[in-house]
Amino acid sequence: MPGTCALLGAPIETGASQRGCIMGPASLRTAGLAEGLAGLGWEVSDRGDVSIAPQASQPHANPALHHLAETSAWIAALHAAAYDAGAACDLPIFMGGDHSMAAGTVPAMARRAQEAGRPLFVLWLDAHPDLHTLETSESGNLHGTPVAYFTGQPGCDAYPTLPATVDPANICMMGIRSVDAAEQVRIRELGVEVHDMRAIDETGVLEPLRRFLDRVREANGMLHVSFDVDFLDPAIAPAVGTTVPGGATFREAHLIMETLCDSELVSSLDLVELNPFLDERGKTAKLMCDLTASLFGRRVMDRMTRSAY
Ligand code: HAR
Ligand code: MN
Ligand code: MN
Ligand code: MN
Repeated sequence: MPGTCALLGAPIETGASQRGCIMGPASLRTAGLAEGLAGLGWEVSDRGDVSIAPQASQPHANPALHHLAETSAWIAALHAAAYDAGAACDLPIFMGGDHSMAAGTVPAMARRAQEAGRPLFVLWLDAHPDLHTLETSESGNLHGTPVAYFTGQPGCDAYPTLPATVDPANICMMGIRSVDAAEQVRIRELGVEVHDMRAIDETGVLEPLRRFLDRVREANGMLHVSFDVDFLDPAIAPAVGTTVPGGATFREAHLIMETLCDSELVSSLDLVELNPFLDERGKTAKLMCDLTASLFGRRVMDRMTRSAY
């Protein structure tokens, strides 16, 4: 299983309501992300951080929007850098940065999949569906918009033109527990598979995850995992600006990562919304590194055989 992994930093915070995510990549590095993966046999390279030039402000019909010009510039810069990182290794990790960065990374992976003649699937681990268009966002915080953008919804035209979109039928969301009215309507219209926290209480994480992974495998798909810190319960992961009570437990999260590892289907990963300014002695950063290690092969106990995931 070990192969090559590239780290790419996306220190973007203008999509979030609070500042601090700019320090996310540095915190993940400090917590030992690269060293942990190298210890599992992976060949890890750090491609450094993406940056953008200062932007003039860009007006929009929705006056609530914050930092539209910067976000568009980040999307373009991250798309290019993520595309290159994907070409350079087996499994790139995009270190955020707020979740607006997925508007760059996911389309880049969709373009790579398209060129390989394969569909891209997305596992979205988050308290939020991030399905606002630029027209429906009421908070104006653009980290609430990447899924609407990369599925090609109208109302995102102020963002860069998309070379490839993700089919909403290929998205699986888990952990959802904060949904705005416009997002609720869009989830139904698009038929996005959503396992909210109530569903996870009822079924556990394994059953819906296995069904989704079966679909990815049958379609010979590539699989991008977008992991928002607020997927986790705030008691174990306080370093996020948008905490929502009732999130995934330590073991639910590790079981997802271990199962993803066994599937050998994951082709790229976002670690997003880590706000080190809100962390407690690095606890959330360390947890995100440990969860990533589970995805990259770490086991508490050696197993004679791989689970049938
Ligand atoms: N839906 C809310 C809004 O648009 C909250 C979005 C928060 N998003 C994140 N990423 N923290 O998932 O303002
Ligand atoms: Mn602002
Ligand atoms: Mn999110
Ligand atoms: Mn979220």
